[in-house]
Amino acid sequence: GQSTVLGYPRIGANRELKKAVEAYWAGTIDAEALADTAAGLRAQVWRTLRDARLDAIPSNTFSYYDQMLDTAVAVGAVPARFARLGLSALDTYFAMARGVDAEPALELTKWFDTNYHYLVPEIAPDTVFTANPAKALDEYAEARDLGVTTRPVFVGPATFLLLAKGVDPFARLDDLVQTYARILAALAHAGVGWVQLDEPAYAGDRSPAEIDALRRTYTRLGDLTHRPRIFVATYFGDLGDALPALLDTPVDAVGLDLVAGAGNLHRLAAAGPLGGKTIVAGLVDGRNVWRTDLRAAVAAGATVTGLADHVAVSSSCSLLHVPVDLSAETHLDPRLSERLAFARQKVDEIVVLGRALRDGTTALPAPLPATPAGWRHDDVRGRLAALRPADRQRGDYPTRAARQQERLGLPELPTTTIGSFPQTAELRRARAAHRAGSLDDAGYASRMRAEVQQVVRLQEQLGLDVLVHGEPERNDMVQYFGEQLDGFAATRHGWVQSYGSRCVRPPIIYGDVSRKAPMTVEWSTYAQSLTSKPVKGMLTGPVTILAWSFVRTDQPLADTADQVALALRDECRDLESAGIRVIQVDEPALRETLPLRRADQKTYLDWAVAAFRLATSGVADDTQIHTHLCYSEFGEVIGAIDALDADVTSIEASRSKMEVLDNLAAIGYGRGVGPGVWDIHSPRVPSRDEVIEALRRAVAAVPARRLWVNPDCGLKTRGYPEVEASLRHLVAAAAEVRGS
Ligand code: THG
Ligand code: ZN
Repeated sequence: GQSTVLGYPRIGANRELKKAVEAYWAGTIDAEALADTAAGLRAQVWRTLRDARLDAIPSNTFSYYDQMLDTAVAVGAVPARFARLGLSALDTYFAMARGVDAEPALELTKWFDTNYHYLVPEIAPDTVFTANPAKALDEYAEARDLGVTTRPVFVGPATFLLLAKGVDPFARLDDLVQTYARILAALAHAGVGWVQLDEPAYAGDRSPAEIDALRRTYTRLGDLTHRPRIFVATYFGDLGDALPALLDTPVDAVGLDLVAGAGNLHRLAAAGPLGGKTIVAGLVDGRNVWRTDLRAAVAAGATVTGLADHVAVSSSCSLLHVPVDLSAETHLDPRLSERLAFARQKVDEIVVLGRALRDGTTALPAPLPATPAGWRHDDVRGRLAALRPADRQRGDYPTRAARQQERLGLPELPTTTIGSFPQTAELRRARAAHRAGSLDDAGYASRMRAEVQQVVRLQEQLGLDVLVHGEPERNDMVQYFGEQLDGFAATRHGWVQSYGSRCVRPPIIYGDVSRKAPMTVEWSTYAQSLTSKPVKGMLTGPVTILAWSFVRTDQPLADTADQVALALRDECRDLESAGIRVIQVDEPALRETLPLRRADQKTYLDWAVAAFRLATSGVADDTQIHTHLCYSEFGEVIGAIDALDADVTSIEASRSKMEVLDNLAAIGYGRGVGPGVWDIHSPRVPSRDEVIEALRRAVAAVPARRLWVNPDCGLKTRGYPEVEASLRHLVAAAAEVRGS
């Protein structure tokens, strides 16, 4: 077998790309310096892959921002509103990614069920597709000059349009395929031997018509006489009926995710003759950080070899979703690091697997020693085993609501915020200095307390009803908890691109989860000591903690979620005992981890809801539980949101003009709701009248006694002047609507 990867991290081992791109945006380096850094990063990746002796190496996986955006540019899908700005190609590209004063950016959304975000192409009925293969050709030539033959990668035409927005973009497929044909011709002309077209959209539920369109697309492209060999890569799950359809076309290779899509192997076995196609077996997990069980992978690979004449080994998806290099993590417990593989290590695994499948003789590394006994916590396991349905059930809502109102004494239309306040440069510096050791614990704590004090004072001045401490001590809402929980490991350099220049450092859950000590109580109670208004405790929910961590694969996710939930349950109780009357448990990732296939969704939602309820149902009736979700298109999760049984749910709503309230009403949601009345993604400060208008729309849909007034989340990313002005308008608007 040959060996390859579907893609490799492009941010650099030390986030060099982030730094260069942000410096370019800030105007401190020019386009040429940015291009130099980018070329250096690409060269590094190609050399790394070549030196690892990978047989087939991808190119065009580099991106200044996002591969969907790159593909949009490659097919000429630059919306007129950006084209007419008259900027350079690079600045037009960044305008689409980030917006400019006059034009908001393309919409940013989740890449399937990952924590990566792509830019949504806007396809208008009059979009004229044109072939712009320059970037791919330049990268191909750049690699060739380094002595590396590469395979340019693009998002495939079907997935591109299925993820685009506009008036029925998918109807433009045949048209778009013409443009891909031109791109393929240009590649062939430049001597490109193989091209990779990614079609992950077919790992989700697709209609027969959409599957037919896939067949038609690759029959057309396969039938071209002037083209490179075509490798259609799929990933993130089972292809179902799309697999036989794809195998029916004259493409040269088909990639299957055999980690997330175990069913692909059965489908492959059931398919007819493969007509000389290469099957690219995605045997090494591109989404998690555990070392591959090479013996099991060889066995699966051997099954594929029995079905296809040509087999290659690859990552299950692009390695974009894992950190770059484990060798940078010198501080990790060696018993943990010997179990891990980041992108660089996964390449080695793939090479070993390719050899093992080819000659059958390669000695595989010794299997891992047994899991350290200390990673198992029998007390946690005992608690889980003893759980009963009553442990996930609060008292009835009307009683809770009455007790809470008695204790909180809130006005109608109470005002609050979602949690974080602006993180000033000074604050970030203090956190960095503390991490580096130049600011001691006492100095750090007093700096953070001063910040909390300021934030509380500001909220009192503004007249908000339920206050927050502002979360100055938190870097990231998951990392912060990961650093404090047992069973979690934090990396120092394990950055993964989340969107554009933004990266996250997901913690690794390696053992049973337990809470060493209270995690947030000190901050919340300090804030509460400064005011007689209720201060909200702020926690991240179990589902979101799992979604934004690397999870263990040796037990069901539901069990890990319950372990995290128990730790949060204890935290809720401690907050409550310390006098905190309102606790918000955020679940912004509830929706993104929804399985791609409808058939798998119920099981997921059942355990996700159960874990949230386990975390939040240990408190008394008169403690008010809030949750926050970062979106408003609930779709298939709306029932689950109701089932969370939170007393108050805050959601994004301003962009959907409060329509989401009608959706909630339609399913009979009858508890508190806080639709965001300030669209935080817009740089504008909303006027008092605008907020009044939004509130009047909300009051029309939800009785005022159940309605809360809050902005969307994300104050953290704005500056104090706009936050103050917006909150002032929000409080004034609530007062006005209350009185009318
Ligand atoms: N935390 C985690 N995952 C997330 C979010 C989060 N996924 C979805 C969404 N929120 C993604 N959004 C962001 C927003 C900002 C940043 C990253 C993801 C960000 N990162 C800093 C950077 O790249 O400079 C690094 C932060 C740090 O120092 O830890 O700004 O909130 N896990
Ligand atoms: Zn949010």
